[in-house]
Amino acid sequence: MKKKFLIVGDNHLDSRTPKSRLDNYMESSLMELKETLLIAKAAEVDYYIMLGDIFERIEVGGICRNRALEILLSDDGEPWPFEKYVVVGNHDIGHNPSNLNKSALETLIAANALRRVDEISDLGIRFLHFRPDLDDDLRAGFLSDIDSKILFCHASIVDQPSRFEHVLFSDLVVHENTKLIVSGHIHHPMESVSKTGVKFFNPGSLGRSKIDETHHPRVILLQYDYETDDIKHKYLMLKRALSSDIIFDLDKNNQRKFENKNTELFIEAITNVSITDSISSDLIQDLEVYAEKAKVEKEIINMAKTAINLTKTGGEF
Ligand SMILES: [Mn+2]
Repeated sequence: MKKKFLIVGDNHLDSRTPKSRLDNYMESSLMELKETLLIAKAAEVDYYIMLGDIFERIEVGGICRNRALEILLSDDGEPWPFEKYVVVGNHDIGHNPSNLNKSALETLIAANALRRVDEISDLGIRFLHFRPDLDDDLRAGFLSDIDSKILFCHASIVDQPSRFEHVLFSDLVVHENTKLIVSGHIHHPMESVSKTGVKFFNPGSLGRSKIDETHHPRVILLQYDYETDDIKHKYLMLKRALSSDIIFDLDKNNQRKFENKNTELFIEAITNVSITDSISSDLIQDLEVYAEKAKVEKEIINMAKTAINLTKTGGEF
C-alpha cells in the first residue's frame, strides 16, 4: 500500500496586512491556500495535511474565516477528492489549547472542512498539536513511547542550532517504528535524515510577514510505501505566490540594512581603539583623545562636547 500526502506549512491567514507587506495580504494568502488544494487534486493525493498556524490569530474576522472555510470545503462546489487534516498551531489558539473552542480554526473543524484528530491508527500517523510543554516533552524523550510511523507536529524542531528556542532533530529519541517526522512552526524550510534513517521535513511557511528575498512558498508532495517504509518526496513551488519584490519594499529594506551596517562599523571603529594609556580624569579631554585616535570627525566631537556640557550644566548653555 502506498499513500500520497500533500503537506502545507504555516499559512498565517489574516484579514490584517502585516506592516512589511505592500500587497493585500489576505487575498494573496487565500490565493496560495487555493493553489495548494489544486495541486493536491492534480497530484491525486490521498491526504492533505496542514501543519498548523492556519490563522495568524484566534479570531481573524468573519471575512477571512469564511473565505478560508469556503475554499477548504469545496472546489467551486465540488468536494475536494482527498481527506484534509490539521495540526493545531500556537497562533491558532493564542498559545493556549483551551482557546480552541473560540477560534477561527474551530469553525473550520466544526464545519468538517478540516479534521483535527490525535491519530489515524491504520496509517500509523500521529498528530502532535501545539501545547506549551510540547518542546520540553520532545527534549525529554517523549517520542520514544510513540510507536507511529509518521508524526505530524507543530513544534520547534530544527536541523541545526539557532539562537531561538529549539529542539534539535539530531537530539530526538524516537521509537524504532518511527520513520518520518514533518513539522511546522519554524518558518524556514528544513530537511534532514538521522543516523538511523528517520527523515525530517519542514516545508517552510506559506505565510510571509518577515522580509526575506529568498523565501518562496512551497509544499511537499510525499509518497509513503507501507510495505517497504520507502519515502519519496518532491517540493512544489507555488506559482500563484507573488514574488518578494512585489510583496515587500526591498529597496527600503536594503537602505535600512545599509544604515545599520554603517552604524555597526562606526561603533566598531570607536570601540576598538585603546585609550587606557591616556585616560585622564577629565571627560572632555579623554573624549578628544579617544575620538582623535578613532578618526571621528571634528564636527561630531564638538556635538558630543556640547552634549556633555549641557548635561553638566543641567540643561542650560
Ligand atoms: Mn507559525
